[in-house]
Amino acid sequence: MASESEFVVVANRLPVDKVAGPNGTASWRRSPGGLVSAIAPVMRNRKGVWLGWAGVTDQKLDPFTEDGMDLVPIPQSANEVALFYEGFSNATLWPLYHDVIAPPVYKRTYWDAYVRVNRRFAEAAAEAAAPGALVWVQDYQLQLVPAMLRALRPDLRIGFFLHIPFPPLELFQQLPWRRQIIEGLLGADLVGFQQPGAAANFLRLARRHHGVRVQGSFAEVAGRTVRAHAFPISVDVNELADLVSRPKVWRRAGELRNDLGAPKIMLGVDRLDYTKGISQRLQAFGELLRDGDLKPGEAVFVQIATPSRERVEQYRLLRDEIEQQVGRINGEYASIGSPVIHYMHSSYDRDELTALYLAADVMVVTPLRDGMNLVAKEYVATRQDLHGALVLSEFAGAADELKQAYLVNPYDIDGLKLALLAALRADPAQQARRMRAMRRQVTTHDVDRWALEFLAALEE
Ligand code: GDG
Repeated sequence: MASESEFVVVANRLPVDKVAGPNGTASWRRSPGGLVSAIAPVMRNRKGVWLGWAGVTDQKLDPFTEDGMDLVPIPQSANEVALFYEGFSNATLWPLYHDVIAPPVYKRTYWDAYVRVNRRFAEAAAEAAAPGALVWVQDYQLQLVPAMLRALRPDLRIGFFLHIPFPPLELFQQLPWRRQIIEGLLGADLVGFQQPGAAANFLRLARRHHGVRVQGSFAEVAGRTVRAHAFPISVDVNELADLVSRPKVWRRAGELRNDLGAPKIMLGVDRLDYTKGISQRLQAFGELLRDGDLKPGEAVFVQIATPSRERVEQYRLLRDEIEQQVGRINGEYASIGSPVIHYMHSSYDRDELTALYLAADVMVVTPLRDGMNLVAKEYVATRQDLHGALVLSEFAGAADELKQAYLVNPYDIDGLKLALLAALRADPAQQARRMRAMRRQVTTHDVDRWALEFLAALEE
């Protein structure tokens, strides 16, 4: 199987998670998310194979087929997870690429592990790809793979897509290994970004530091042409429509409204990450209560904070900070049995998440920086009823497309307070107008279209 695929996806994680059964048995569960649903059909049509880590350390697993997809597990040791994944990927690149909201950690041991693991992925891809195959490498954990793979297999068409922002030159220059990263990406034929500005940042760096000739969105590298272009990712609109069509989901939304007991519900859904601006939105909400613009009981805030990267120091600190803030605001304004903020540090299934979207009057998405933000698009995709308002940060990629949202600068707490109030108090006709316009954008630009446009550009 592994030597003849016409289409190879390379991502840090496989699209399935290994789940342990009661008596030592193991099974695979498809991981949720638009990326898997977008790529799965393409994989089936093109005899595809997916290379990625299976989420278990120090185990060499054989290739297997699951849900019609051929999967090749790439092993990682516990030490590599600590240095490559938690280290270089999430303590160095993640903060650097998100406006240095947290200080990036530059450690040579992290870098060495990043090179080692990227090489392992590149070698596995070189082995799995048929002559002239299409290889699609995903995200910031694997930026060296394109060049490493090209050196091994110059016959391949190599695409790369970055799911997170790409920083301006002034920040990127901090990185001690900046040259290697740019060279790694320039190994691709097509480098995809969420926003045009990110593609421009990348081309500017390539020109400045690598003497590469750039014309429009094309860079000339050693007789080859590399294209850098924006392909804004989206959500699986059909899957969400199916969830919304289930009476059970609407029943649950009604129950949630009932249990929460307030006339208005505000909702945040995020991985617990310092890029998401959770603290800013809670501060704004708390100040509205303090100022008397909102009365306790008039509106509740539901914040789902999905556990994330819990072994990285910054994430542990963030959790403490948010939980203290929730405690302070509830301590001040809640009454017995009626908290003003419902904070949940856990993850939910798609049904429950959809019910929450349907129950929410105001969806609050306030990242300080975000490649796209699928939660904002999911909310819009589920609101077929044209109810609800979206408060959205200007610094999320999604703001390029969702212009009828209540757009905010999340650093501007006063502006955020005004936007929350405006969204809460908007009349239904105005809300419907905004929602209809946003729905037109999301339903015509779903994740299938994203995948097809990227692959068409790669094949050009
Ligand atoms: C990165 C980029 C870019 C959340 N909680 C639960 C749950 N989720 C789902 C959401 C959504 C996804 O996770 C989160 O996607 P986002 O786009 O909001 O954010 P990141 O995880 O940071 O994603 C981002 C994205 O990649 C794609 O390119 O948009 O900018 O940072 O789908 O619904 N899903 C379930 N339970 C939960 O509790 N099932």
